[in-house]
Amino acid sequence: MIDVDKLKSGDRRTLAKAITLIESTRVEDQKSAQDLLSKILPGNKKTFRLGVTGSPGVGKSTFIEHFGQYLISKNYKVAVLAIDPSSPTSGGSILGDKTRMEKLANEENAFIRPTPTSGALGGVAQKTREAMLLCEAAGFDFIIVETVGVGQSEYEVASMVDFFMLLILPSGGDELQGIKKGILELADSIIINKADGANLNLAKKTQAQYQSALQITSADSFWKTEVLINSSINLENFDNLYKMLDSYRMLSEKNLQWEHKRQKQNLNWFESLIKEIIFRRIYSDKTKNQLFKDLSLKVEQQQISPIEAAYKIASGLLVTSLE
Ligand SMILES: Nc1nc2c(ncn2[C@@H]2O[C@H](COP(=O)(O)OP(=O)(O)OP(=O)(O)O)[C@@H](O)[C@H]2O)c(=O)[nH]1
Ligand SMILES: [Mg+2]
Repeated sequence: MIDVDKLKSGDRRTLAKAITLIESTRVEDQKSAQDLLSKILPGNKKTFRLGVTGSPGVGKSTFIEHFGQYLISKNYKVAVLAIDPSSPTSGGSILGDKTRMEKLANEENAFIRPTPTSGALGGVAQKTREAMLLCEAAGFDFIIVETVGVGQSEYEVASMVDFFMLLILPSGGDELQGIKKGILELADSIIINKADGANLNLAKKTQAQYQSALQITSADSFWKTEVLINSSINLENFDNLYKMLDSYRMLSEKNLQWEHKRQKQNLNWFESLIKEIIFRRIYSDKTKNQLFKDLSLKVEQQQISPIEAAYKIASGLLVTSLE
């Protein structure tokens, strides 16, 4: 059992235990986890959820290690949730040199936790979403989610944070780097990282390139994707980065978008869970799964209309749920 008062008082061991509980796949644990999550609602609206993505080696963890300490010096309590798609069952053991956050990890006002990504309901980053709520309940008010720019996890992270940041490397090429276009559109900010030493000028050039490219593509909104440079070695740009996050918050609150975005994210989460629960029911039942496959084939070959096939599956599900 998790002591909710202890969790709310900010006890990090209780927080760690609570996250282990929500990550557990045992049925009893899942029930307790749902109970726990209900108890901590409605959550703290004052927190800042920052997603950080980028290719392997771009410097995400090093950035978070230093920017996290910078935030702590500004009196924030910082939680870092690192999604590592390569280690589905890490469960807290990959800390240390792999996450490159040793100093931050030793701070009293920091909490760092890698989250596993395997087969959770609601997508690879589902547990991260729940862990984030627990961190907020424990009084952490700056939540940073690190995800490597591979697969689906970055889309999922973008859908659970207030601000989504893409780190890229300085590059001399005329073309924009091979970044998935969807990600570029999701990014609230693009950071040209490792802007130090011999790379500084190149970084500024890359910044200018992206600034002009984004001028054409950015949609009308209260916020325009901001392109900044950063180095986690000389740490000179952190004030600019912080100012950017602060003004994003101010502008989105002024435009009533801060709360609206979170509400929309919650509803999308709810809807995707419903879809997934239904599909799980289909996949986990031999007969239903066979029916689904048969109907898929018939739909493909235009022997049955998709709508009729969908009703056949849906009505089958209703009958089972009443049994
Ligand atoms: N010059 C320079 N090197 C950096 C900077 N930030 C990180 N590095 C180096 O880049 C390498 C990768 O850094 P990480 O922080 O582990 O990168 P990451 O994006 O977290 O990598 P993955 O988690 O493996 O995806 C390390 O050797 C860092 O020392 C920087 O601002 N400037
Ligand atoms: Mg990393």
